[in-house]
Amino acid sequence: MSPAKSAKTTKKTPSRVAKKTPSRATKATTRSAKSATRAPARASTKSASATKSRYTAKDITVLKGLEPVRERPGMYIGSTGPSGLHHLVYEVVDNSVDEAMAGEATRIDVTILPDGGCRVTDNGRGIPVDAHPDNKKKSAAEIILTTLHAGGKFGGDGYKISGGLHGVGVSVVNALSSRLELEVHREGGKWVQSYAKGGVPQGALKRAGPSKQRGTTVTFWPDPTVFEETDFRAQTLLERLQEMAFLNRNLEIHFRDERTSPAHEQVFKYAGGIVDFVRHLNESKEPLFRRVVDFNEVGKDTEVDIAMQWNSGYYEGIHSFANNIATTEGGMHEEGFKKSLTNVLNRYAKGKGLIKDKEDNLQGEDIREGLTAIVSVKLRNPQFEGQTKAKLGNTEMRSLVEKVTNEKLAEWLEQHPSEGKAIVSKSLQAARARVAARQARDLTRRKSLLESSAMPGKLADCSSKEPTECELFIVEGDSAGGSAKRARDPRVQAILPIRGKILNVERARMDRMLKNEEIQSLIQAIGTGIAEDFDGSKLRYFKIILMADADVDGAHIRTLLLTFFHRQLPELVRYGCIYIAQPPLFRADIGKERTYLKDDAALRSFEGAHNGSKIEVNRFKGLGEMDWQELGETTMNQATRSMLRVSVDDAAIADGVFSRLMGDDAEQRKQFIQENAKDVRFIDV
Ligand code: 0RA
Repeated sequence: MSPAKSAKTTKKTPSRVAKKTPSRATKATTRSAKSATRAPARASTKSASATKSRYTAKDITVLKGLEPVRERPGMYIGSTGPSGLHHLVYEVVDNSVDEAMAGEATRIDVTILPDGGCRVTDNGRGIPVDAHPDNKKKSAAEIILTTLHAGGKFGGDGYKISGGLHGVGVSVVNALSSRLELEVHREGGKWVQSYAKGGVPQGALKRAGPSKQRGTTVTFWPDPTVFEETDFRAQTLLERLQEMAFLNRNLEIHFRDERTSPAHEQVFKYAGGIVDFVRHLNESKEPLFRRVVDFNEVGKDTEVDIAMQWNSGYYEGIHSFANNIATTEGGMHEEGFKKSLTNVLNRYAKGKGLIKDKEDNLQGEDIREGLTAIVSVKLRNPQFEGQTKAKLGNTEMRSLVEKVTNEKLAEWLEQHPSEGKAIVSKSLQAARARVAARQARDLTRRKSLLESSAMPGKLADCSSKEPTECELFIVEGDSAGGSAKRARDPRVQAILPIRGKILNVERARMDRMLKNEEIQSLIQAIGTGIAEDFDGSKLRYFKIILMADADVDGAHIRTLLLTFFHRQLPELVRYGCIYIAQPPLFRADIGKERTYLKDDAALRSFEGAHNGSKIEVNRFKGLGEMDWQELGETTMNQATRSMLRVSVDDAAIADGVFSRLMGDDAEQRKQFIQENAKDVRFIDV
């Protein structure tokens, strides 16, 4: 398997909104383009929806047809790259999860068909099949599938129709498919309807016989004229489905990939819900104590669920969700949680004499070091704000989560004194390390002040000072660095050679990491500073391009660098500034004609296409084996190269993967790297 299809990024500089900050528009995440207020999702765990309502077709309001979706797919699903493609599946699954949250469905099946279609089945109530009162000729189901933002009245006797928690609804999937088949089992019958390209109904919804079951099946084939590629990646889907299963305790999600023989099958069902999620995230870490702290509170229209466990590592992994949507920018629920966590633990530590009265309080970051936590809330009218609409804005959730954590965590600590003591002593250690790290940072800062704006000696900088057009190539090894320096466009391309394997930042503590020379040059060259010093307006290059060999060692170095960016400069990943160069693996010569090929698959298809010709194949073992002209032409020249842009949609998924990649378990790490040497999980173009 080759990395996600590499699309040319020729001349696409990251778009910019303001001069000073790199634009987030460089990566339109799914949510970025949506209205700030998502369709009101029900906070309907069983308790929250005690009053079950009977849906009536008049509750559906009709807004508009599907053309806008075909015109601007990016507005609805973020992109037409792999990320947008996979969001089609999530959108349909979200509708089914919605049924599960309403207490009406217990199982969801997701199947990738041999021909590339995707089928999602649930055992919920089934999409309503009766005629819509405003439009007697059409069934409610057809309206739901062909109308954008068809919304049911909320509360009272209505039902949220707009579906998917992602808020755009299954009609968007229909609009972006070349074909879609609907099958509903409801009211003793089986009902079917087909849609052609763009969501055009092929006849009305028809009863196709009796049925004793209930539920909905949506099968769709993504439109290849809309998407850059239409191959679903099983791993990407599996991770999201697993997360859904964690967040919805006891929901059974079956995945089946029929493109391989035998089919690949996997079932997710977690009786422990987010407690199991925390254990999963800490899987390769060493927990401070076995127990996972967990508490929840279910109100009339709200639910708060929190699970957490400390590990012996140094990173803070708080992952928050609102109505099953990852709130990667945090928000009110996360604020309330953090505030309470700090207060409760300080009060506890002082109350038990673990810190003296006149000693400084622990800071939040000390307490959160090595903490893995899931904060999941459900509410009626989530307001999603922030640059990527991934920040929960409802202020009432801050006080609610704070109140719940105040009460329940204090109680938990009283009941678990030895665990309480362990948390406080780890926090005290973190506080001491914080002071040491600050000293180290001050030293670096003073040093860079003294040397004014001195750049690392190894950096071959570009002459342009306009960050939007500048590129920084991080090149493994001095010899490849030499070729890169000759091949570059010195006006806009800078080269930073780094030697060998940079320090594994996941395992090293901040203070040690900051002393590492390679890391220091990297930070200096990039210009933004890190952690609380981060200042996006100081970014010196809008493109930071990792260039490593196309072999396993290269993959390892790339992973280390990606870990560094993920942990220390996540903003740059979010802005879409990090790229991976795509040096070719082969050169195939037919007579004097040279062709560069990126991987085995490309070579095979080239050989197939030139069957009969005499092909001389050269394999590049590393960047160093290419001459500088070759390196320039294939990998660096803006007009001819291709690159991958790195993106992370879901920090919790990335966190799990990075922790496995970089965690304490060396054997597991080795195996994982070998299996995933060409991993493309975080890569989207
Ligand atoms: C509108 C009303 C009702 C259910 C649904 C939509 C529904 C949609 C999807 C999409 C996938 N699976 C689904 N399951 C249900 C409920 C109407 C009622 O019976 O009260």
